Order: sequence, then C-alpha cells, then structure tokens
Amino acid sequence: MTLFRRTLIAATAAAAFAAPFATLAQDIKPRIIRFGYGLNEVSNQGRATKVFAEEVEKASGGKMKIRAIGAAALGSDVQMQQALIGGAQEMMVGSTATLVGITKEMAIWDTPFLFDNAKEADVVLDGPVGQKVMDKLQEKGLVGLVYWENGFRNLTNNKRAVTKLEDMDGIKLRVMQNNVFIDSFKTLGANAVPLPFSELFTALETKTVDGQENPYNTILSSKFYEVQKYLTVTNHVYSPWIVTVSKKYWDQLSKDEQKVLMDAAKKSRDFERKDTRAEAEKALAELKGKGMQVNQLSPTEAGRMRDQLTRINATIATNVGMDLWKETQAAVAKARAAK
Ligand code: KDG
Repeated sequence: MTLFRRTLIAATAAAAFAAPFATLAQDIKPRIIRFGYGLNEVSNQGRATKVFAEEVEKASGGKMKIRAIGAAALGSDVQMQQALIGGAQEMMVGSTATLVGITKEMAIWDTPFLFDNAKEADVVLDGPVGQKVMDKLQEKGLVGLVYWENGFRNLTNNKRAVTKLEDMDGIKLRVMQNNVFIDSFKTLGANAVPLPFSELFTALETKTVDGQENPYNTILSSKFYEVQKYLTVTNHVYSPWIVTVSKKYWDQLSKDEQKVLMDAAKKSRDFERKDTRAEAEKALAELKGKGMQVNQLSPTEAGRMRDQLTRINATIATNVGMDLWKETQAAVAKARAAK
C-alpha cells in the first residue's frame, strides 16, 4: 500500500471520528445575539441591557448570549431598525418616535401630555393598546417585545432661561427624526432641527443647535450639562423606548428560545422602569450640582405651552387613525380613573 493511500485512509478515519464532536460542538455553540442601543453603557438604557443579557444567559443555560453594543456603535436608531429588518442585526432598543417612519401608529406615543404620570404610561403601554401598536411592527419585519421607559422629556438650551412661550422664539432646537416633534416645536416658535441622537452632543458643542429635549437621565448620562446652560422643566411628553427583534431572526428561533427572550425582556422592563425612576430625581439634583440653571414654568406659561403643543393632536389622530386615537384616549382615561 502506497504512503499516499495510507495517509488518505488515516485522514478519512480521523475526520469520521471528529465529525460527531464537531456536530456536538455545533450543537452547544451559543447563539450570539447583537443588541444595539444608543446611549452610553453608564445609563439607564445600558444598565437595563446588562440585566437583559444576564437573564438571557441564565435562562438559556449559556446557549444564548447577548452581545450588548452601546453608544450607537451599530448606528443610529433608524440605521439599526433597517439592520434588523434586513437580518444584519438581531436586536436593539430605541425610541418609539424614530419608528414612525416604519409604523405610523407609533406616533400615538408622541402625543404631548398624553400621560400625566408613569403609572398611566405603564398601564396603557403594557395593555391592549400598547400591544396592538407593537404588533403593527411585525408586518414591517420587526418583533416588539416590551416597552422600556425613556421618561418625561424636558428642555435644555444655551440661549436663555425659557420662562414663557415667547422665549422659545428662534431657538435652534434639535428634535428626534419625527414629524410630530418637528411640528410641535415649530408651533412653539423654535427652529426644529431633526438629528439622530448619536450626533446630538457634537451638534450642541459646535453650536449647530442651541438646545434639545430629553429626560433628566439622558441629559446626565450623555453629559449634555457640559454644553447646555439652561434646563426648563416642561415634562411635555412621556417617551417610551421599545425592545425589538429582527423578525427574520425571530422566526428561525424555537418556541423555547423565543420564550427565553420574551421572559428576559419582561424582567429587564421591570428593572429598567424602577432604575429609571429612581435615577431621574437624583439626576435632576446632579444637573443642578453641575451648574445647570433649572427653572419650572409657571402654571400659566405651562398652560400656554400645553395649549400650543396640543394643537398637533388633530394631526396625530389623522396619522395614526381615529380608531386608535379614541382607543388610546379611552385607555388613558380608564387608567387615570383607576385608584
Ligand atoms: O438610542 C437612542 C435613542 O433611544 C433616542 O431615542 C434617545 O430620546 C432619545 C433622543 O432624543 O433621540
């Protein structure tokens, strides 16, 4: 028997022996799930993503691992949404407001002053209306799992303390890439400039824009206090985040794997809301400590701003559909009436 033939037989035998282990190795190789988000790792968004990752790994016995990638390293909300739809990325958390270009019904959550408090938001978002809006994502290639809390949004700028409606005149205000926010702040007299969150700090630093609006936690974790002087407490809208999965990816998971992700998402949601609320009040105190000049609008001026901002409601109702508008208003009223 020639040397070549002996070598060929030995190689074939070795390959046959290794195959089952390779298969076994294939079987126990963990699923790596890329989870993108836009805020810093040290933020409410980053902490909740860490909890989600821990819960997934624990529940799957290490067979599913979340690779958390923050600070918009995988792109802006809009870019990540497209990556999920195309199947190039598995998961993300981002703003419902930036999803309006994909699912118009998401604009219902941009309604100024829709919720008076976080409890109302939890009841409506986690109830039938929130689920109905979330389910609309599926026809566009996304699967919504849960809503997290971004929080009530407040105004910062470098021009002047906003104590009355007229103080908004001419302020170049960055807003999310969403027509409700653009139109809302135009009616307040500001020059609304839509930009991705990932470009916001630089835009403030270079004075491309004068101001922005975000919850206290974001203003702190993104260090906007370094480039913003005035903070006006407006609480003009409650902003949700939403945890989504690529439908292309979701559909190839087993029911057990889908349950792991859903259960972990619910645990991360409950953690995130507690963490965000606890940190929000501390964040406001820290922002004052960092030198921001904080003012609260007087009831009269807050009322004027509310009257002005809610003029957008008719447009939102038209865009999302009158049925959804009425259903949402009824759900809010019911949550508000509940003791
Ligand atoms: O990933 C960042 C987004 O969640 C973003 O929506 C945060 O509220 C935000 C904003 O102002 O863009």
